[in-house]
Amino acid sequence: MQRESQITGTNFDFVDAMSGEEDFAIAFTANVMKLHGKSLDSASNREKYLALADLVRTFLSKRLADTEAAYRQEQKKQVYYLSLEFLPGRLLAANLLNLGLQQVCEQGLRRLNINLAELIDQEEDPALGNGGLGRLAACYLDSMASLGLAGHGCGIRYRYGLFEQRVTDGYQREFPDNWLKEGRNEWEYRRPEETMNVRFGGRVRTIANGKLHFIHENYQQISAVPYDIPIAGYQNEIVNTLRLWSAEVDVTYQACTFDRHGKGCINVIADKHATESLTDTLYPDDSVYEGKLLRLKQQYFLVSASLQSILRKHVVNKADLRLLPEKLSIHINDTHPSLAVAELMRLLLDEYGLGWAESWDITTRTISYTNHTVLPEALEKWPIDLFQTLLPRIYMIVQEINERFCRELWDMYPGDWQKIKAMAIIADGTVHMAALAIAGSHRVNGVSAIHTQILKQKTMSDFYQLTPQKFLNITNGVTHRRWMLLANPDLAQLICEAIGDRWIANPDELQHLLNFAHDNSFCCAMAKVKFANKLRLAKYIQAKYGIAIDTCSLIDSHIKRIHAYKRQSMNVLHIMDLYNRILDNPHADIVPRTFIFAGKAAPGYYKAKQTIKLIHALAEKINHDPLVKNRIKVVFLQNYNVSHAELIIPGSDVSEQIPTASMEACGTGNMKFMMNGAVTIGTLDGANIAIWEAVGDDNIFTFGLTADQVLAYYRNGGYNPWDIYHQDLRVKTVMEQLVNGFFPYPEEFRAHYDAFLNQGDHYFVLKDFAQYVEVQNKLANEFINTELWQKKCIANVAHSGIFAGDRAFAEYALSVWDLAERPPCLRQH
Ligand code: NBX
Repeated sequence: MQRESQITGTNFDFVDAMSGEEDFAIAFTANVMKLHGKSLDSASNREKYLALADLVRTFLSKRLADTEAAYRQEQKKQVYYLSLEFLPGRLLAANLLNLGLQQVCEQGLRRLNINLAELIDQEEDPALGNGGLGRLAACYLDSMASLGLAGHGCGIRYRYGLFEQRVTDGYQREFPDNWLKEGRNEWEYRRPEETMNVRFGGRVRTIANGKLHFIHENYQQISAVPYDIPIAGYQNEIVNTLRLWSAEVDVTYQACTFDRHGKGCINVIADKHATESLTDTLYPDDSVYEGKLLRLKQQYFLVSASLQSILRKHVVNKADLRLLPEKLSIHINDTHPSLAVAELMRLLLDEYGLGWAESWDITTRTISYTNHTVLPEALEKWPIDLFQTLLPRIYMIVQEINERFCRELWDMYPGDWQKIKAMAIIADGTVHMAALAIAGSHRVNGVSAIHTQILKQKTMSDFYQLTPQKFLNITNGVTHRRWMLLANPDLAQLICEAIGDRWIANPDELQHLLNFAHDNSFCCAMAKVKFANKLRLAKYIQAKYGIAIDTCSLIDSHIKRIHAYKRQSMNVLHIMDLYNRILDNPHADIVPRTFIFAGKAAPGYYKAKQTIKLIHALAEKINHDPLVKNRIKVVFLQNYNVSHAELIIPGSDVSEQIPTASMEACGTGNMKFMMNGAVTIGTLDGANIAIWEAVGDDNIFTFGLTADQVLAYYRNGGYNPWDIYHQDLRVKTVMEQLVNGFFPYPEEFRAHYDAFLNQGDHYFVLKDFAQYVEVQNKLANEFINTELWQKKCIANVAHSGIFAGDRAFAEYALSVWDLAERPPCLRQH
């Protein structure tokens, strides 16, 4: 009991009337009856889950209202984090932890013979994001609330989240993610009274009477209804909000039969559905910009609804608009919400009557922008026609911003048309959203040191030269509360026993674990925790896929979106090579290994989908070959989501982070694995470099070309992969196996073969292969030295404090949003 309270904390004010587990059990039973009209005995687990979530929501409600009132009274500076994606993960367990209710709830339910874990499992995992970018946004909401910062998320309430992935015969199939089956989400508050109207299309009439007036006419107006999801800080009474906007049409007052268009009710309702489809689905691509009208519509919908409501609140509180940058910050998560620059200008100019210079000053001092990618195919550029037709007034404003910006550039670089064109916001018939975001922000940050360096020296070098003071690096961070306390409670417990619980508030204190690296009993306890987590994962895999994995084997996990640059295919080639060693010599001394893959491929990305097929084809061969004698297993976990990550990460020994150097802006999975004591095998890219610097050579396995080398190859036209094919027999063998009938589908992997050999191996898989195999061998040999391995695990956990989201967000608070208070975790620095 004593042990548990160290993590969960019992020091909470358990709503006034309740005082402990017995009260909790009574309240819960009553809530099942109230919500479902059923006794506990006849309620399903889903119904019990809903009743529990509803009960927890009552705690959140009070704190939400109190927090809002306190912010208003203190006139605290607000931060609005605009993102097209949020991947919050399941919320029940997180809310229990953050409200300090974990223990009382667990014990209260136990009295009723209910297992809390089974109810937690009933929650949908909202998939309102593609990957790292959306998950990062959610980690930061947690950190902001936990640091006591008034920071809120603004996003879209997609009716269907990222598709559900099912694999049949090794092929990915996509199904709608119907996460709102019951019509609503149990955590949200619908707030129709705060509906905003967003206008699309039409035309703009300009009237000059002393001053120019812009009359927007014949537009289509869509209502944006907000749904607020409460975000609780860690045991600090703070509850912020994630506001998700939904497109809705209220048909109550639309006449059906005799309206002036002569439409019947069927048409009115059909129109309603067509309009509401705006927020139906999340675009499932995480790396390629899709120039679809609907996507631009979603972006403007989010931005316009959010900014209107933010400004309205500001003005209602009788605050001066000129003080906007002092009172609030608007942060844009990648360029997706970068229309915020033009929309804020529109509101200040057209709705609030300010002049251009003043509006521009306010806008640029209020907005800041994080870049998450340097991949050219991901950079958003909208064709002028499409942009202008959908957003005529916004286009006029962007034109004016562009003209003024280009004039400035002309003064700086007279006659240098090439440079001016490269930096212009409108060029080559398109609107460049990154240029708009940079011009309209006072801060632009990259997400790891190397990524920021590439932004400054290459991707955004012209902008950096123009305004170096705007640019800074803030290396990403992840919430250690979810990724340690929730996902790995046994490890969290063990750490508390060793070094106390101050690391929960201040993750830097994890460093004290280094004192235990030579403590046998601590090392044993760590190994036991890892083993239990491996067992939990193995049970899941057995139950779901009927594959038995060896819990003593080295569990090596590669879990993330499937993409050529993330190089799942290189991992596959290494496994093929390991297998070939067994085929050559069935008695080869192979360290037993389990390779786990999970991740979704964008539905239109053929090669990524074929990588999934390749993984399955390999699994099919290896898992059933008696020669292998179970020394290698390959498992693909379907429909990867936050909950799966919470299961896989604590149960893994090795974390695969092997992108082509220079391409992974940061990575955040790498940090989560590290916190859970997994050792990284990785290229020198993104945050892998920071992990390497933190843990030192002995506690990470690095290999491969550096970013500088990769970029130098690109400048010089690449390299010839056939040279490697001819020099390295292992490469030749695995390449041929892709197309020679080794797999029962000789032509199936031709695209991979061609990409590797005939199209120049753009991602340097063959170039890095030899080094990758070498460190894989080294790693396996070190794994079997359990004492040595434990030290590596401990070093990884001990040095992971700098990757906590609290550190990252405190840096934003200080260097980007200029928040007056210094967040606690930065006070000592
Ligand atoms: O953002 C990811 C990067 O690839 C990671 O390196 C980084 O750690 C993470 C957080 O900074 N980017 C990412 O996840 N992008 C998307 O999900 C995305 C979604 C839609 C889209 C483009 C990119 N149109």
